[in-house]
Amino acid sequence: ERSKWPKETIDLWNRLYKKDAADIETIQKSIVHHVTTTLARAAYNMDNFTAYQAVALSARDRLIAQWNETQGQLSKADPKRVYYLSLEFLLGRSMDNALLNLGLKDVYAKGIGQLGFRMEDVVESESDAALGNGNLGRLAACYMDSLATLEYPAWGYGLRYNYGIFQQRIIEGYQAEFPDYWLNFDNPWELPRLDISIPIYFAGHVHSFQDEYGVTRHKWVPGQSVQAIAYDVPIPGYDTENCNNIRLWRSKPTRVFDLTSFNEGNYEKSVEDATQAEKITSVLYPNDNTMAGKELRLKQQYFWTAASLHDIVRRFKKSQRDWSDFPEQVAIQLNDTHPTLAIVELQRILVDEEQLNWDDAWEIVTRTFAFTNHTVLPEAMEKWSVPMFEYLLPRHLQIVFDINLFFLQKVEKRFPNDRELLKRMSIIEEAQPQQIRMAHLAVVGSHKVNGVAALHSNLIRDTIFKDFVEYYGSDKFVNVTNGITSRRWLNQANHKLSELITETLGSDAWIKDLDLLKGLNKKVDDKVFQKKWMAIKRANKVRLAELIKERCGIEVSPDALFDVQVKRIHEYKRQFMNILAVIHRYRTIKSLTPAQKANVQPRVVIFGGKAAPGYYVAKLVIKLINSVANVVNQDPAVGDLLKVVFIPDYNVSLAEVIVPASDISQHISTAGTEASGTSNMKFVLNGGLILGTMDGANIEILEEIGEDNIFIFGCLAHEVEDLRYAQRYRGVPMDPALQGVLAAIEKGTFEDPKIFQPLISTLTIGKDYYLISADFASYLRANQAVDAAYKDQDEWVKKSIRCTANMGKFSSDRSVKEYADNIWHIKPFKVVDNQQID
Ligand code: 475
Repeated sequence: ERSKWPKETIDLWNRLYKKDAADIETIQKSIVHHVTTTLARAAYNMDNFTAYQAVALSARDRLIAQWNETQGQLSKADPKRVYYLSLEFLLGRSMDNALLNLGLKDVYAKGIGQLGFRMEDVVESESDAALGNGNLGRLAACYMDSLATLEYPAWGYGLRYNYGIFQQRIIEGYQAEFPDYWLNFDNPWELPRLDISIPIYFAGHVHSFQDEYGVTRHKWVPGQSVQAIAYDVPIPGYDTENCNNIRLWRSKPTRVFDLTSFNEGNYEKSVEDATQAEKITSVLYPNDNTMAGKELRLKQQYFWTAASLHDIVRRFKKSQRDWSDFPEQVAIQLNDTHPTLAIVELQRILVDEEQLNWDDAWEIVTRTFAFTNHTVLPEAMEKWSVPMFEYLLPRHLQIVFDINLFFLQKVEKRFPNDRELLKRMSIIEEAQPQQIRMAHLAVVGSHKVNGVAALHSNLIRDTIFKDFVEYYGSDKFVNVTNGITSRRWLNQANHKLSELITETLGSDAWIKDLDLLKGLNKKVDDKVFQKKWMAIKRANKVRLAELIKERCGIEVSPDALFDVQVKRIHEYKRQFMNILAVIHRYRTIKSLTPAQKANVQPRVVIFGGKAAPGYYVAKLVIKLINSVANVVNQDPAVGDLLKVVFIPDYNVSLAEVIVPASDISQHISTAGTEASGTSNMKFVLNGGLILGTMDGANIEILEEIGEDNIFIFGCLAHEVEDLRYAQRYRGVPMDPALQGVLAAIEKGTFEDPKIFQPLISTLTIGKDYYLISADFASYLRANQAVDAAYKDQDEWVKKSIRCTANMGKFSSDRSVKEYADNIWHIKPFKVVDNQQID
């Protein structure tokens, strides 16, 4: 018992309880210590990877100390916290960021340099933590960085998948998927908390009974149980002592997993069930913006939300507060509908276990949760079949039906005799079998619902949640435009540019206050500054050209215009339109005389991105890109005027190389389909211009940087419906340039045309859902405008500087502050350096 310790013991602790000094020798000692003890290596048999491990372990020691201090001080003060529930955290590499945020990047680089290793090589040895598909997961990672930097008391909760997003290889032009067993080597960025183990139940039945007051109560009698084991990932803030936590759960068998098989004495079945238990957190579902509907996915969602809520409730209970204080202490943010079961689970805990009455419980629940919607695509809307749900979560199903019943009764009272309205708003869709609409449940169980960019937030108010806006009023539906962290996406990824900015602004305060970049506007016409600016862009392009040479075997000239489209492959993102326009460009170049060719702006078109393994059409797009690349890159009539590159296995650390090297990046989704996009922000922040549609955050980027610094084309969101209708029923002819391109494919210019038939048929009149034909002419014109603008390098550099200078709004610090002020109502809590125990 600490309170009974004699003074000498406490003094001894306090003397020893000091942070390690940050001088180079202390750092080197700790690196060597980890080499020789933790890693059991010696100087003569070390490679870059060992050096990485040792530096990581040494940085980890410091992180853990900060983490401990933060959590200790937070436990004592017990302020309101936010819990960010996300099935995906796409963290990428951690070491560089950890050293930056600890403020020790330079001294570690020097320290490891003197020990015979180059920091760049050491950094490169780390593999990505890829526990996410795309933007949604990367957004969660940026938000965790900002939450810690702004000193908000925040925890992330997610799953510790054994396999992250698959590794992509290109074999004969096709995508092939390979498992990403990222835990092959110990992961130094996690702390296993084997002592924190929470039982999670599934299946079984519900026992209903009368309690001592004659009230009917329900008790879930589960049929299976597994354990959730906690793994903590420290998230240090930049330039602060605060270090937050992401808690990831891993599933493990309980001693007795399936109670039935055990009771039947069926040993083999019991072992099989134990294996099933481990399977829950084995793999990240590789779907982005689509819903797979698999039972295991539902199990993942419940396992994760139940474990997280158990943890949150346990922490709340320590304070001995009244339940009605719960929303004053706890804010829970639902990152899309994936964690919506948390709403039901909290209601179950309050009603079944804590014996609160339904209405009081529901009041607490709805004041606690808020929900972020990330997509309007119908195929991404989560729905669970009632029979499957009932088998896994029988008590939760009853609660869902009760939530729905009470909700619809209120709707009926407000808008009597409108059966169609009730049907539309119901949490239960009347289908065969019935389906639970998770988005409706999330809206009903939350006090705020937000979209992720202005256009998107308006769209959800006008479409998928229209009835709910009428019922609840519009205050419940808000916008929080996404943001990105300037630490990773400018300071780390583009270190040279970052240094130039700091030198120019006279301080590095912009790293924490991105609006300060506005100061660069004064330098737009400064020739010396312009030259430095372009030299850095060129160096970044040289670095990318080397990577392309190494990974794809293709030589590209850093003097060409680098045109990049890297993101998940999806029909709505229209990589197909991009490659079709590349074919058009190729055909045009081939038709030119040598004199005309001299005027062509050379271009390197770079693609990257993964397709969901079961998404046939998206995978064909990858094949088409590679087939076109094969022909174009080898055509002597084209030479350096056009190169096409598909970089395999696009991930966060590749993005860190690609983003700073782009002149133009493409964000060309059909208007109204891309909720926000965040890579658009990363490119512009790094002085790359956008070629894009009036969609997602492109619109707000335009507003910030001005229309002269962005290339916009295509139809507007409100025109889409009419265009689709016209195409389907009025037989609008296909764009003639597009017809020419398709004819070239069908002629066999790029391999056997039969391969691409299913892809081409998505465009046949009346079916071109993503309006490639309708936008094609304006897309080609916009591409010409890009070429012309790039030729005028004197003007281009000004545009590039203006881009970076006016991107302050898109800092994730701004987004997080909006969430904190308007949705979570939490305040920063500053951790004090090196507290003494008392
Ligand atoms: C948007 N994923 C981007 C980003 O806000 C936006 C949905 C259901 C099932 C599986 N995955 C999903 C998404 O909806 C998703 O990734 N949405 C993305 O969220 C962050 O920037 O425009 O497409």
